[in-house]
Amino acid sequence: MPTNVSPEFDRQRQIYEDTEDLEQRIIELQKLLALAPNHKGAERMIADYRKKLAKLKAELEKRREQERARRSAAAAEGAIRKEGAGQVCLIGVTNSGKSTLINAVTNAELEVADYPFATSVPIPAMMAYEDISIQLVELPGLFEGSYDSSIGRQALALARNTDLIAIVVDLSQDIESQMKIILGELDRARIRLNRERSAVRVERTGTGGIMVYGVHNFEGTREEVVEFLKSRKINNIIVRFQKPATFENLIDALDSSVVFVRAMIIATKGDMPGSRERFEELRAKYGNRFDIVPVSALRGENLDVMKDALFDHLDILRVYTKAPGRKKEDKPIVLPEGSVVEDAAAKVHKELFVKRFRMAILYRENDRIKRRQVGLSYPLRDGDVLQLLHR
Ligand SMILES: Nc1nc2c(ncn2[C@@H]2O[C@H](COP(=O)(O)OP(=O)(O)OP(=O)(O)O)[C@@H](O)[C@H]2O)c(=O)[nH]1
Ligand SMILES: [Mg+2]
Repeated sequence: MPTNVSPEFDRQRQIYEDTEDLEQRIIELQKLLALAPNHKGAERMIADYRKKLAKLKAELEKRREQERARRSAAAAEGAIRKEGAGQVCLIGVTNSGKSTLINAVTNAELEVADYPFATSVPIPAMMAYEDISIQLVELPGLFEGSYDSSIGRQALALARNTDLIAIVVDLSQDIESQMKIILGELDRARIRLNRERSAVRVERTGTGGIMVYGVHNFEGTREEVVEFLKSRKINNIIVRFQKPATFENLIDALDSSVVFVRAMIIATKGDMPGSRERFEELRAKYGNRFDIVPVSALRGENLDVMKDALFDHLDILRVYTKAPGRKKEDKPIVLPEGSVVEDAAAKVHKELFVKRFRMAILYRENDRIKRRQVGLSYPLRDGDVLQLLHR
């Protein structure tokens, strides 16, 4: 190269050319460009190095993109796509009879074994329930310290996002040690069961200081709330105590990593010796926090009651649409409990039945009024038949 360059530049050029690692190569090339001579004869050379730099950067970006894609694919492997009207995760210690139970109420053929951890990855199966289907997911057995293992973490991540947690307790084994493990690991994963977040509502604001409403619902005083928030460096916030609330409720409400999931208990192996006594113990200790259904998958006992309980705890309702002069549709629209006509209309066709809504006719069997005209804000019940009319 005919260009006059400094010895530093020459040295740096050597370093750059000897560097193989892509990221480091970019750094060395940037250093080289900083040392480049500033005269007309060097322009061409500098332009070439600049082009080279752009190319290296593009290559690095592409590699990072591929790495990101690989990572999200790996994460997705552990994820299970929700299907059906709702998802239930079965959580229990190993050998508690989760696979046997799922096999008894679905067409799945999960491995059943008397050795531990026969199910080592989350497995989904579909359970038919009347005219809908509910997805059951067996999670690998929990143990003390699950949360610190990758398999346990994956299981608990699924439990965070599920619609219902079914805690599976083996009635042929000690109750307390099973519950301690299950509740302990769920707690560490910051999953709260059967507790309503709405006892305390918080809204972070940019200005306005600390506002506290409904403090009569709180176990402490307004001053204590303010002091506590300030100690956490929270200076602008609206706190509403909507129901009787404890300090713990307040802490949870401030913590966005905490999730609230519905839960119930399924007590398995009801055919085993001692199961009756253990069931009574379970009911005495946990009956106020959870609904408990005892079953024996082996004898097929109480499985229908369990199915009903799972459906009830999903808090969903089914609505059947009906075109004028026709029979109602066989397949329902599934909505969360508390939904109104507008929610159903939006699921059918938002443009037509919400934006151009004229009226709806609601048919409700087992009701004093079997047919009524309703508006968009009318609350729905499970089993309602709805005829939507648009302008
Ligand atoms: N007596 C009796 N035994 C049962 C019942 N359900 C399951 N078992 C037995 O309990 C053992 C474990 O059953 P699984 O269904 O594999 O339990 P799991 O919870 O899926 O276990 P892992 O996936 O290995 O954690 C097997 O030997 C089953 O035959 C039941 O209702 N009654
Ligand atoms: Mg299993």
